[in-house]
Amino acid sequence: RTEPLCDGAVVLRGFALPEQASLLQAIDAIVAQAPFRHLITPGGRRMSVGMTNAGPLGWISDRQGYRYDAIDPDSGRRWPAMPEVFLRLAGRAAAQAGFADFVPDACLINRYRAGDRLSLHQDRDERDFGQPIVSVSLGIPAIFLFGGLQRADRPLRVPLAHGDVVVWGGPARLRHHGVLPLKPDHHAALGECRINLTFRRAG
Ligand code: MD3
Ligand code: FE
Repeated sequence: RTEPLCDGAVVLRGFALPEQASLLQAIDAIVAQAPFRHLITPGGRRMSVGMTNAGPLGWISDRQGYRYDAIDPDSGRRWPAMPEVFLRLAGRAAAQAGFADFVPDACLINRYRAGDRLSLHQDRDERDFGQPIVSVSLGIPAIFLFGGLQRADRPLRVPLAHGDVVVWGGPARLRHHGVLPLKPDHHAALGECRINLTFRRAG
């Protein structure tokens, strides 16, 4: 099912469900090489969400700022490769939403546990805002906040469940967004957590 959210954003409910077993296996392999860590914001705050990356570029934050880097600062090595199942799923979702030939070079993997949140922000560290962003939700549900171009615009609340995929592009690409603190819950395959995959063309 394809649900338009607003101009430029569509929710594909359950789109990732047929791939869930291979996605989870791929995530385990990535996390074994590049464990989840809590990044520090440029302002010195520790992010509650655990993060890691796969692909040629990974998103990181530290006292110096936000940026993409080919090297995992914790290991000094390149980020784990982007699994084929990630690339294919992101490409198919983008195509379904009207963005042909989306080839992401970065996958940010966010892990949320009960109480973890992501405050309202814009994604603007990428080179080309003409490229869409694809996000895949796995595990316990979350309420996604979808705001406007101004930080003060009142956000829409969008519930996202295991297997839901959202494609954001065009006029939605620079809208503010965030995730409300997660309620404690349990998911049969992921236990007490939510994992979100965010696919971007960063470089
Ligand atoms: C809407 N992650 O990592 S993905 C992020 O659930 C991030 O972990 C959230 O926001 C998460 O930056 C939400 C959905 C998302 C990603 C990028 C967007 C929504 C977006 C860019 C523009 C508008
Ligand atoms: Fe974001």
